[in-house]
Amino acid sequence: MFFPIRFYRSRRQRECSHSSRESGASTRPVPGSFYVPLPAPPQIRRTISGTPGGVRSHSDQAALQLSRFFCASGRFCAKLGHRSYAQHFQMQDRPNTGKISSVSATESRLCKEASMTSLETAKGKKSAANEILATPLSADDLRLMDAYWRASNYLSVGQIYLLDNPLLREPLKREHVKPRLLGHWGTSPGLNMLYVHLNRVIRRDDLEMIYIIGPGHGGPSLVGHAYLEGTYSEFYPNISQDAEGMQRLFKQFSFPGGIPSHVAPETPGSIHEGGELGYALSHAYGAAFDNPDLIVACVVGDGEAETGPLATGWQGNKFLNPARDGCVLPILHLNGYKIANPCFLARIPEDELRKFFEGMGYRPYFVEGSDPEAVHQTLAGVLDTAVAEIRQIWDDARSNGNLKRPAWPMIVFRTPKGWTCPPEIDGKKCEDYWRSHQVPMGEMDRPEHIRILEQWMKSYRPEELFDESGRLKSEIASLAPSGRRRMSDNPHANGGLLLRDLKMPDFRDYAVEVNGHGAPVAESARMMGMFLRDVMKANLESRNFRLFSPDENNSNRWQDVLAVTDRCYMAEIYPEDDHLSPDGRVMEVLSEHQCQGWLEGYLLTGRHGFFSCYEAFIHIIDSMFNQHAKWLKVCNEIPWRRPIGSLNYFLSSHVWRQDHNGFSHQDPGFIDHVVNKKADVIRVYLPPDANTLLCVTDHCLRSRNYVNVVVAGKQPAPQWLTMSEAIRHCAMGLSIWDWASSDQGSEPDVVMACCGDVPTLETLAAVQLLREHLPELKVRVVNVVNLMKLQPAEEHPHGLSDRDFDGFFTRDKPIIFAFHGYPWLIHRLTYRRTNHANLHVRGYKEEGTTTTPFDMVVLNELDRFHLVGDVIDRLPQLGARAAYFKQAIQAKLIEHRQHIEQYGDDMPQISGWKWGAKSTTPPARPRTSTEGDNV
Ligand SMILES: Cc1ncc(C[n+]2csc(CCOP(=O)(O)OP(=O)(O)O)c2C)c(N)n1
Repeated sequence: MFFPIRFYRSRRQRECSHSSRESGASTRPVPGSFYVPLPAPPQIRRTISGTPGGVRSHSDQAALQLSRFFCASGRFCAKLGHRSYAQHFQMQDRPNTGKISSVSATESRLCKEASMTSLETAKGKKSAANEILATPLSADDLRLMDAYWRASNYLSVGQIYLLDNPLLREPLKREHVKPRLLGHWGTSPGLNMLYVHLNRVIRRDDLEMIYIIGPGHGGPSLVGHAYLEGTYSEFYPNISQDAEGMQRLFKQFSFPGGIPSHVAPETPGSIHEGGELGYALSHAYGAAFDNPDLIVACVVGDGEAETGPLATGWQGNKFLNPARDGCVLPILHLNGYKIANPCFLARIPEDELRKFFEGMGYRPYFVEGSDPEAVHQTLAGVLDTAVAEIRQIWDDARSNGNLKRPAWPMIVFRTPKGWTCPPEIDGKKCEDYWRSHQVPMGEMDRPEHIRILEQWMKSYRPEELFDESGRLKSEIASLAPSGRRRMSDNPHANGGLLLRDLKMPDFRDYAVEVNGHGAPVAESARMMGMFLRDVMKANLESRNFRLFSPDENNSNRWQDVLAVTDRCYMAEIYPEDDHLSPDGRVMEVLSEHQCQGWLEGYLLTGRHGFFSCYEAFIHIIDSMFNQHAKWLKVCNEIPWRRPIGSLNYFLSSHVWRQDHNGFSHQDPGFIDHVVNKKADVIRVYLPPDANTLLCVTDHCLRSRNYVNVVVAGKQPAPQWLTMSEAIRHCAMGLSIWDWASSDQGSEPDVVMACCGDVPTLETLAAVQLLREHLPELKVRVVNVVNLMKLQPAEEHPHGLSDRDFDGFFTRDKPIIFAFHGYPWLIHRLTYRRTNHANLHVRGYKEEGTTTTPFDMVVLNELDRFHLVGDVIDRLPQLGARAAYFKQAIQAKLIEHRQHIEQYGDDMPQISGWKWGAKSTTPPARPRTSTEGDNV
């Protein structure tokens, strides 16, 4: 039986170096040198799984294995033609033998019964995958992989520092160095090492793999690899694979007219900017869903791991079905520091860290060290194991039908921050410290800094890496996968390449029959749910459509979808559970971050989806929306980035009908936030009824590269437009509702504009009052379904021309605008219009509580009575005639207050109001309570 071996030097080494530092022992690096002397020979221990903490003396077998690692002096000398590590890696100017302060620690445990993977329990045997070879790399592999790593490190430093002299073929001078040094070095060498090793397994096993790096500030790393793989030059021929191209590659980085310092849409192979930390795992899981052959290698920064969204990101494994989905291989990059602080995950005992990941259902493997050679070997062994486990898990689910939630492998990669940069600069610790986070060394006017930079870059021995022309030598380049297997060219990272249209049922088949404007009552959101049910059904086979919601799918009235699919769930399912299964396509998790991140990952890899959320709580992902909108904006400027499915939000349970929950749930401000973004990518729709909502939904699902925000209610409400009227209205974006207007053939006295379902209802009720009490008044009703129509045509592609705007809203008549959201947004969108001075907007003024639906609009002065009052106030020609009317509406508001305080519900004449019915007709009493929300 094979007992995994653990090389257990690093902690002890750290302890040694701490204590020696305290005692003033001479382990401090020599200033200007890059390597720290080895303070003590390694101690080797072997752990046996199932005996936590169990440490035994090592067996002959283990000793045999280890003898391949360590020469008699205790120095690492694995299989390099019997050369010592020092000989192999010693750099020209290094005064000492190399940093061997900590060697890898590989954790390979045979899992305990409790956490055994399903495949092992099913087959009743130990997985061969648990065996980690101590030296999986041949000497040649090791030499070449290390060379590749050095090349990528060289390019990372070069991008940050160099303007010219890219191959250092002449002595480095001040003018070769950029005047402004921007970028992040600290994370790059670790990312580079991982990339080289992922390439190895991709090539060996012909894997479909993409690479998501949480610390997207490691842009130099991914740009460098895309360049080394040739993809960069394919997309950007000017950046050729020669000395000239390398100079351009270096210059363009963080340079005006060039590329950003982060992984960005411009970076081939990326679907994750990573500038805003926290979303790596959610994106990774979103990408893995419905991509059965895809492995998403996902690096999580140990700083990033402190964020809230990332903390929940780990839980994606409760939703990943190994039979139909791919896999996420999380790699925690434990480089110890953030910008200026240590990361706590790097400062807790390893056992605690392991339990943390085990507790989340993973099987963690630890790779640890600062000696490149040892880390190469350990990482290779661990990756071999992880890939084998992933394939076994897939196989077990797909061939044996085992859908028990497996313990997916993950890797803890503990290497020094800024690895291989000068350990100290100007007497201050740099490598393996937070100072290496961005640009480790500035003040390049100082000649000694030029010398240090030159030494540092030459320590990668560029002359061994690049040929005469400046191209990566072919034997090193041959390590990269080819064609679409290159992570920088994998089509999953340019999802539009894989995008297929959804099969769409005809939305008109779901129309509410409107046999009189306002006559039928329906729940718009429920009608949308029925349509989505059939969209889901039509695309079940294509496996390219999912719905996402933070536990609000049913509350937002999409429950009909559950007739054709379940909610996805890989955790335990009880018999009494409602529509839960590993195969479900409704993704419900109570984390808006997770829903958003999953959906983004799903879209970015070429699929479709819709996110349903309570309007107030969508703010939780404001910033994620920002990042996605920025991504889309830039993608629109990059020809090779193919359009992807739009990010669709359905915001229901909105501000006006939060009767259950009150003030905390009342916030329509997301749209204010959304309209800040580039007009090219954002669309905001406020359908007033079910038929317009159906039409808008169809449009959103067919659109590309937008963020579509759709706001509509879920409560029973009057239905205004027939389907053909709805289609016409949506196509125009806003239109005059002639059936509600009385200005045909003449100039209107007043324009009653409305946007949003509740404001539309109140406007029509106000118009009816006006028609009854002031019949001579010419009233025009304009409804806005597409909010962006209000912006000038020069500012938004949907915007109305000034001429058309004036046509709808007149040049000089009062406009009373009832708006769903904060009123100032309408002013913001229209401030340049001719008639802006006459525009009076009513909307949500941050007045709310748990009260009746009508009282909500009264509190915010958006109700029919206030709207009528606004008309009277703005039409002086009504004179004294209107005084009685105004007094009557004030009396109504008093009556309303008295009524709700006595009965706890709205007056029947309000809640039962119908368009076209005389106010004297006794209304039917409709359901106004929302107790049905949870069904
Ligand atoms: C949400 C968010 N907060 C703050 C920052 C600023 N920031 C940039 S890098 C960084 C530290 C990241 O540390 P880590 O994730 O460990 O990455 P690495 O050490 O590998 O660079 C911080 C705080 C950010 N980019 N995103």
